[in-house]
Amino acid sequence: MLRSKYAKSVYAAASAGAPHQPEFLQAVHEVFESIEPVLRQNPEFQNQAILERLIEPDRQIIFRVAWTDDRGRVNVNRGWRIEFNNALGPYKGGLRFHLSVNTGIVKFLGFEQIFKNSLTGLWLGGGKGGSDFDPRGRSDGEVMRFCQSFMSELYRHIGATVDVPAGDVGVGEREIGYLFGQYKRLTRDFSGVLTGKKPDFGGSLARPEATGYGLCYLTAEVLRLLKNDSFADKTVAISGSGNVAIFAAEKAAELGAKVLTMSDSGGYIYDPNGVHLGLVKEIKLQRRGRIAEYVKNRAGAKYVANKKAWQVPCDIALPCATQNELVASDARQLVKNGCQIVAEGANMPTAPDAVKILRQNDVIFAPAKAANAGGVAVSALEMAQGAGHLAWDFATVDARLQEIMIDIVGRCLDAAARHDRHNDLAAGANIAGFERVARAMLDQGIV
Ligand code: NDP
Ligand code: 2IT
Repeated sequence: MLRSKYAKSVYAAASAGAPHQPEFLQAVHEVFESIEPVLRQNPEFQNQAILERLIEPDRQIIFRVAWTDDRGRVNVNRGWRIEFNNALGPYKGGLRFHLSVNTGIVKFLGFEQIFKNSLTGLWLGGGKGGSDFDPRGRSDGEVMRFCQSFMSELYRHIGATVDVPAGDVGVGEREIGYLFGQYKRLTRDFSGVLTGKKPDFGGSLARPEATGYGLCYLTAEVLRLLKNDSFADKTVAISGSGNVAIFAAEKAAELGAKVLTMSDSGGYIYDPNGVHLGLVKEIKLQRRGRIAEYVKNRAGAKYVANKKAWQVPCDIALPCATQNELVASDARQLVKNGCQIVAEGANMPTAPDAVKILRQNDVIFAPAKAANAGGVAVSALEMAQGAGHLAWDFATVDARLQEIMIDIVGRCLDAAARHDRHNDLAAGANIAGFERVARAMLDQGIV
């Protein structure tokens, strides 16, 4: 519940203005709840209308994407790029290609990105984009033609110092390659205008691994500081089987844990012997198949259709699929099964009432803005390498990623402690992320 009059009135105006954007309103409410003590201590934020300015994107670009499929039929999708806030650097954030994409989803993701990017301590503003294009079942040629059409509009809005998109759900190295090819064809500009490129043409090593690895580095640091514990011999439940989930599973196993589950929108696999990542990578990365195929090649594993992985007892839960995938009943189940920590690899995967249940039962909760910031952080390292025409080795990028994730934990705990929310990582992430961007906005005047 919001108590501050200022936050309440801005939230009420946002609700009135965006009644059909529940995910966006959820993200705004969650940030506003945490920053109330900061607003009370800093009346200039209200005087300078910082909240009103923060929730209104700098600009929202919505466009038609027409493309021809393999049967010669013309398809039309909608494309978005929402440039939310550039107080801390060029707009930065991924592109999501998924049937469910709409203005409210892109706005929630863009809004979250402002604070996540702020928390990294790097020069990164916040933005997000995507399309309601469904890549499932589409050939490489169809995906390429879609990406080319998408970029034929997007190119005029982006630039290496202006707005730098990257991947998200449905957008990986393949799509970034096609998008970059078309950008270059239209502009003749070989620059760091997109991140997540292959290392051969300006990408960074460790960018594919960054979000999942970063999630585990952050989780390990939180376990160390708050529980004097580690991943060693822990059981881990992971949802999703995409980019974030796969590399979270890889790092968790490397740190000594046993990963029991992975999933997709059809159901989850449970492997009591620990998920065999080579097999998952072959199915998901090489064949673009479904996670159900895992059990055909793995004795002892089972596939449970139409159910979520949170039923399986685990010490550590890493939701890495999508928003609001972990709801109150899942949280109750995790508590009952003795789960110690939920760390968010996906963006806003834990519904607000589920977060409340975890908190009431002393389950540590590491919020997405902090926990999955490793992806965008390595994107910033890709931008730095691009600007310097340099290529760093894997170990250098990985070590920098680990430092950044450890710094983020420090920033969150410090901000939480300063506002009497000791060890509350969600409050700390919102406060620390907000303070940096709000101060920059004050310093840059009313724009
Ligand atoms: P991928 O496209 O690689 O994988 C997405 C995974 O999540 C798939 O297993 C997919 O299953 C599942 N999923 C997606 N949407 C839904 C849905 N509506 N319902 C159920 N399952 C779903 O995406 P990423 O791994 O890159 O992204 C996963 C999450 O991590 C997202 O929330 C994203 O915003 C976030 N994230 C990604 C970063 C990155 O660098 N890629 C950085 C930070 C956060 P299916 O195939 O059945 O749809
Ligand atoms: O949600 C996210 O942080 C991402 N999808 C990555 C964004 C980026 O610019 O690397």
